[in-house]
Amino acid sequence: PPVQTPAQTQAMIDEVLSAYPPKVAKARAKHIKPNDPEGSKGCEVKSNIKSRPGVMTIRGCAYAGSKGVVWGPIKDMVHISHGPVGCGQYSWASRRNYSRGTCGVDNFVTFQFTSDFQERDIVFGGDKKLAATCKEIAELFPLAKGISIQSECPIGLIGDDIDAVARATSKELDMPVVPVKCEGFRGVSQSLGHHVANDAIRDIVLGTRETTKQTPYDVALIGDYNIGGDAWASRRILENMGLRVVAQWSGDGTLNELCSSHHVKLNLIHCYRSMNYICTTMEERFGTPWMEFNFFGPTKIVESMRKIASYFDDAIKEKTEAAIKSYQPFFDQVINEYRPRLESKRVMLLVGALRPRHTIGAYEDLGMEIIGIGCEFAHKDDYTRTSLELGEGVVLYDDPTAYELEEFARRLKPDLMGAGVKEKYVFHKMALPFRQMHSWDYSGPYHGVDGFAVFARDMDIAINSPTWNPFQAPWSNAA
Ligand code: ICE
Repeated sequence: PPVQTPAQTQAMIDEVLSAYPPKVAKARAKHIKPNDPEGSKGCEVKSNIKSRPGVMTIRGCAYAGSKGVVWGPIKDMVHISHGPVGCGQYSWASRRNYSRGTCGVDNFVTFQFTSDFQERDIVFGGDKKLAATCKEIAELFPLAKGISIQSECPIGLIGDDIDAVARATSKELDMPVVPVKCEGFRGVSQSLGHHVANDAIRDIVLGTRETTKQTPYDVALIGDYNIGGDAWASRRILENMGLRVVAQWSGDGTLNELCSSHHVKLNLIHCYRSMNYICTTMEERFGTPWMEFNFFGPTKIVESMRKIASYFDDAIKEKTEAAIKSYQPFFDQVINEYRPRLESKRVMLLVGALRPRHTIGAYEDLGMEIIGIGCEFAHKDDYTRTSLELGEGVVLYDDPTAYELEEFARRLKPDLMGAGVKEKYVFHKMALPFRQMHSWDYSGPYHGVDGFAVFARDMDIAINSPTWNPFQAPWSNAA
């Protein structure tokens, strides 16, 4: 069946929200709209405000956005989860930032470092403990290039002066020690943590190192965290185009890359949400141009490659066309194999902010259709971009509650749900194929040429798995 008309979608939204007390329904209604790509006021979905107490949200916190997302993947630094042990421990290794190197020698991504606050640290302050922790790290891991201090909630609450500790320790240890005030209570989601993390890079790291060699083809790959090897897949394309990728922000990235990135000719940003801040900073401070691109699925890959090449000379443009030509048989092969199995399958998504929008094209390349889309913590600029990628009437839900997502799924009957681990088993119990679109369900990469084949295979094994044959979705025997 065709996607619902805007009126049908609005009726569905009203029906689902009618279960709430009127005040809640009114507040939530602002976050859920039928898509109107040609709307005169832009996308009207309200976003980036506090989740309602009492209804379940799947958002993370500022600490998650800084430590988990932006800083954590920088591999040759030690990132201290500063505060009580739980934040670091329970988020340990939950984001799949692949990285090369030797664990504990020049790569610390897989570790959990914590200052392990006790009651006495809360009462008397933990600055001394933090300084001691930094010194211990320098002794135990002499090849660590720097330290970041990722503040958990209590640090801001008790008013510890981590700036002073960082300054003194940095001098004493002769390496960057970066204080990041990403206490979880700040802001309304992990999104503020991205911003705080970018600001810390801006203030302490950016532009602090010069490079000896520069070429007209130097670019930085920004906002790719190498989930399941994504950044490597993206880098291969850029190198095939003749570009020199001098920095990966921050998947499989190093401190030196961040320090010396200001020399690049162009910043290429994949995750706009989490790193647009550093791009605008570099533009203001160093005049570095930046552009958004999308390496999910052939259509967007080819479009993005040409857009990137347009910033460079004919040599790059020719190499780009040659690369596109060389990818085409592979794209065709993947599409020929999987499209017949996935054609007209309908998908609902709920991911952080960027991926719902960036994966639309990849699904469409496989003949699939997005019938509902939502973000946990996107801002208005994300929704405006997302809206343009979708047809009229597709339901858009911002920071939805578990109830809302389930009820929309019951009514829209998608063939596939793509969201996070907290949602996964709910939909499995509804006999709905599911893919975890944060961790790629421990698969990947999904970016780039290689990634498209993995993406297509994974959607196929989710939807067409014989596992589902013995199940009946609750609505199919509603009678
Ligand atoms: Fe960007 Mo999960 Fe990455 Fe995006 Fe961001 Fe998060 Fe990852 Fe998700 C992320 S950086 S951790 S692409 S915070 S999958 S916005 S929610 S959609």
